[in-house]
Amino acid sequence: MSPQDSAVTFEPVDEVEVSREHGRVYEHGWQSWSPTSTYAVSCTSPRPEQRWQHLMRFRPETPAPSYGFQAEGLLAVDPGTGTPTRVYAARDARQEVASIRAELHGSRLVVTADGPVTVGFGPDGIDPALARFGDESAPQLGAGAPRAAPTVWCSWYHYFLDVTEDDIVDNLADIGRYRLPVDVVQVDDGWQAEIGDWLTLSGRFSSLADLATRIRDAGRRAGVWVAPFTVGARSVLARDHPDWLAGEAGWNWGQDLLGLDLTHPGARAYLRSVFGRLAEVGFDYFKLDFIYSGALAATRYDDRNRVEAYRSGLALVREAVGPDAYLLGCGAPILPSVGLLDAMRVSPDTYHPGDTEAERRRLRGRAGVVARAWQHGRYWVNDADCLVARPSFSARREWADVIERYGGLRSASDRIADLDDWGLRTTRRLLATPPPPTPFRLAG
Ligand code: 9PG
Repeated sequence: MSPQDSAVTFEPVDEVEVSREHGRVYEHGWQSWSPTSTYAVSCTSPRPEQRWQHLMRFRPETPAPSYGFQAEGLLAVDPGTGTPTRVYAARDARQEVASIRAELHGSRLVVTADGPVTVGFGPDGIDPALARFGDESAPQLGAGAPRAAPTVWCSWYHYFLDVTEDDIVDNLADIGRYRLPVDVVQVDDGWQAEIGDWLTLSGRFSSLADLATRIRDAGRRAGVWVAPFTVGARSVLARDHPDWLAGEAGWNWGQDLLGLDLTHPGARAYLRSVFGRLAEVGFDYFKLDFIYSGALAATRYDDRNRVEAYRSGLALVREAVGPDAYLLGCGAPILPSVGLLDAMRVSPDTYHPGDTEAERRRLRGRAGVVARAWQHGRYWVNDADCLVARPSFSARREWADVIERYGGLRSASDRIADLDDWGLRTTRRLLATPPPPTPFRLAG
């Protein structure tokens, strides 16, 4: 662990007189899937119950205290007393992202941080203050004008890990048959042999090059899911190159996950060849998933800290795929990614395959989509995650409403043949009307 990464001393930043009744705290989570919301000042924000959840849904290596709030790089306070909203933010998220805590003592909210932060005042209310913060921080963090996102069909929320090459081809045909306005046909998780072994196919695919060609011959762009900074313990990569690994990244796919050391020349050369190959066979849309694993606090080959290492990995991917390819981040540290991605998942998944009916109805994605709406059109295009519009998804109407209002990147993820009239109509309408890559007007 480098010295920067092990800093765990929280220094005083501010003390704010708040109304215990009306005061509000906005806590920004680390990565796409991290809880992000505005809470009453007397609350305690959500905490992980298990270690893997801490690693995969919060910020690894930064346990929060049992009471109050811990934001990663951005916290805002509306005191509820008529005094201006205050925004505390990492001074330069390209270098270091401080954890920022807030704890209520009587009617004083005590704000502390473990790294450099700036404090901004007003305008009144959390949303206007975040919009202004977005306007100011976007150029400072190197965000260019966001590029409009293509519309996407994605295999995940119907086929999950069992997707086959034939499934993609069938849906490609149905997208054509129904003249759906889909720009990109994106193969999600399931095409690769193992997490980390991106140059070998799973048994359900025979040729990515042929598949990309078919997609392109049908007049669409070819997209692909990769978790380039995450390595499964079962992979050939983990077995052959233990020296390329850096840190524990959680548990999924029935195995332990590890981070890739993005400063290691061997790992870098490997990533270059993976993305070079995918681009060469015709993919130009990449869903870069589970990329929090590139920013773990760990000992690395060289002394770049975790944020610098992460950013160098994203820059490498961009170099390998070229300037025209569209890059969507997912499971991605939010603030450290500004300027390096075209679109960003700002929320957890529409649903997980194991979710109960009640969990599906709760719409796990909604809170983050709303709380990060200010990032759209400033940092990138916000991805609220895929529309699922088939009749068997009971929350489909509510979810479509969320996407219609907050979804910047418009993607759909049903087996097209499963759609009823409402599903087809809604899919067509949402794909035909993506908002411009400029900030949402969210009044009201
Ligand atoms: C593919 C999926 C889809 C999906 C992504 C991501 O915490 N978790 O265990 C966890 C597992 C999967 C997951 C998110 C979190 O989903 O968001 O759209 O691409 O990977 O595996």
